[in-house]
Amino acid sequence: MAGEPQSDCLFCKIVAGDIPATIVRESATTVAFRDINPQAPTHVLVIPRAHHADAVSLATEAPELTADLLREAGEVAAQEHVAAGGYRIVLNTGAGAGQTVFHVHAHVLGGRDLTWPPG
Ligand code: D5M
Repeated sequence: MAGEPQSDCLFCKIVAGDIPATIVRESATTVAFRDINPQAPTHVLVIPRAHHADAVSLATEAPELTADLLREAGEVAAQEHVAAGGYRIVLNTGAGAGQTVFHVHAHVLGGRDLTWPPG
């Protein structure tokens, strides 16, 4: 069922504390932790505690959590002192776009010049 923990999901395991992560921020509905393979000086992933596969699934199944996710991404940027210089929130959606973990996660990237278009 939408939102239920999935036993084979890496990020559900991080939410449960079964896999370690460097958590930088938590809210009632979200967890933010450092990406294991950082692509910028600040590279934090923000996820809902509930399991939803991707951003569009989240917006359809639990729209209020979509707002939580984006607000927390902004809070992470402020906490990491990258908000003023500009930062990027990335929601890779689908394997063809590079999504490898199918528990929605917002990448918060900052602390360097970010080029456009992304690769
Ligand atoms: O992004 C998935 C991201 O998840 C990718 O940038 C690596 C990161 N990742 C994978 N495993 C871990 C653990 N265990 N801790 C922290 N970060 C992790 P995607 O958009 O799906 O390509």
